[in-house]
Amino acid sequence: MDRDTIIAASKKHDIVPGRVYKYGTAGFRMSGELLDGVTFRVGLLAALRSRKHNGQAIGVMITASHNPAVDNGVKIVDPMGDMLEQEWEAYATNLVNAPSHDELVEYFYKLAETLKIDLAAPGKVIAGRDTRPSGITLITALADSLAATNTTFNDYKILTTPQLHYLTRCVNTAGTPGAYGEVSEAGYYNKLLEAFDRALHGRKVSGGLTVDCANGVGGPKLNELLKRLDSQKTGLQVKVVNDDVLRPEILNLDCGADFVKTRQRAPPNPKPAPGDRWCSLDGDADRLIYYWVDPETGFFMLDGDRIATLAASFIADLSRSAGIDHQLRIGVIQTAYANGASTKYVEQHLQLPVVCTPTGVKHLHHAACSFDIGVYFEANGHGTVLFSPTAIQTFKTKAPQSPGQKDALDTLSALADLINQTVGDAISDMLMVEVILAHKGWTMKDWALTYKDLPNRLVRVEVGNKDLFQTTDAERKLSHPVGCQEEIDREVRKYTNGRSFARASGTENACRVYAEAATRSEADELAKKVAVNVREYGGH
Ligand code: 16G
Ligand code: MG
Repeated sequence: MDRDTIIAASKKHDIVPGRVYKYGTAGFRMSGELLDGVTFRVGLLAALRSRKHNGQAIGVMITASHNPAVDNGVKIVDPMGDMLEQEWEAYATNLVNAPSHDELVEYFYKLAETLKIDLAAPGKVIAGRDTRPSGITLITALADSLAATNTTFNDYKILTTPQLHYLTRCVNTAGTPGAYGEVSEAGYYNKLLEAFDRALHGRKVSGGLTVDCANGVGGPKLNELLKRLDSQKTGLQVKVVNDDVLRPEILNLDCGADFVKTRQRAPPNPKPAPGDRWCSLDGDADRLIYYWVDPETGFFMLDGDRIATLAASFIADLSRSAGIDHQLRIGVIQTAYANGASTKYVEQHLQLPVVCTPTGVKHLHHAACSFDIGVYFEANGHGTVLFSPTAIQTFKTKAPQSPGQKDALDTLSALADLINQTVGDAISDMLMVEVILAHKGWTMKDWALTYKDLPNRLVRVEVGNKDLFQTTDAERKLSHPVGCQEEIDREVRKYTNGRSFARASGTENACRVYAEAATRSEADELAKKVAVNVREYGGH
């Protein structure tokens, strides 16, 4: 590689000048038309990152998840399948904002020098994209920057985000004792289904399940999985809906996990029949929300908080049955958006510790790593369960004292294979939920009855300058603007079980206000009052 080659390639993929780009919680995300140069430059960073990690493969995912179809995004996956290390987010931002091709290459070489990266060493990048049409041209931009930097490039084409995370880890662990799985899409399905079968341990799923795939990449991928599923043996009868990826404009339109969670209702089309079990994935299949429409009481949603509490209660029970509950620390990681009732359920009923982190998967993931078994979910349905090497070792080596103990240890072992260890994965999480319900012999209603959600309201508030809003205490309190938090506290004190907080969105130019209270009308009223307060402090 040399400067001239990189400059010549860069000239074919310019950034749109006059804009400021930022590597945020979900990488770079905006209108697909603006991302050609951004993606080229992300390729340069991936080329550096791979060499920094002795040539291990770095993943690049092209997706804008639940955003409208015209948007797209690009983010980097680290060698073990987790999100890009935070320090490097700043390098990504700087590279992408370099005003000229010369300055871009200047910064590229400067980064290599300060980070002691040997550019002559081999580098490797793998990529995937969702079903958005703009992804095709963005992959070309990526391929050009990898060619210009002599980086081996493997394009896996259309994938869900969690599949790309899975493949990245598989590539880098292949042939080692920690091999994560076969390096192929088929390997992903086989690993999940084998573990699903093992986790069921002869039990059967009861009741059909309709899966709304947001007209995104989850549709074709779930269909691939189902082709290989033995529905007779496992009892899992899935009906896939909203899996049309041939009309890109309907992606995430009035369907999908984000629609269901934010509108708090089922997709209008097709309409769920009363009593049927449903779940929705988002546009890149890393979020999952369950629900049903009750003939008497109407729509009922089981969101990320519910999935977390279900998983935590099951895993805690299993570890007690296996006689390893004193050896392994189990914890639940939530954000401030978790319903207060779920937090109380975990702490008081399940007797497990809860850690609250700022919004964004990387924060939750990181906190989950400090437990032997860390259950993390955002209320929006993104999450997973992380098993430490010690936990996995314990499941495999502990000598069972009874058939019950053996069953519990085998099930825990199977869960560690079934649940995606790299990132939240809607398809893997769905199979996990089905396993747990089958073991417990629970209907959706039984699951819903574990605790009662506090009524809550989330509002988006337009402000003059969202950067004025700075938080502490895992986003539960505002440190700035000075005085704003006191006003919020004053309002909250007026309500039974009242809780409210405000934070600047990481993905939009706005603030978000969350409020919960003992009744629907009180939660609405509290949210409204706090929103007015935030608007005033926000310079509107
Ligand atoms: C991003 C985050 C998601 C978070 C959301 C919050 C990742 C991969 N995604 O989509 O976890 O819930 O942002 O959005 O970290 P907000 O900052 O606009 O409220
Ligand atoms: Mg997503």
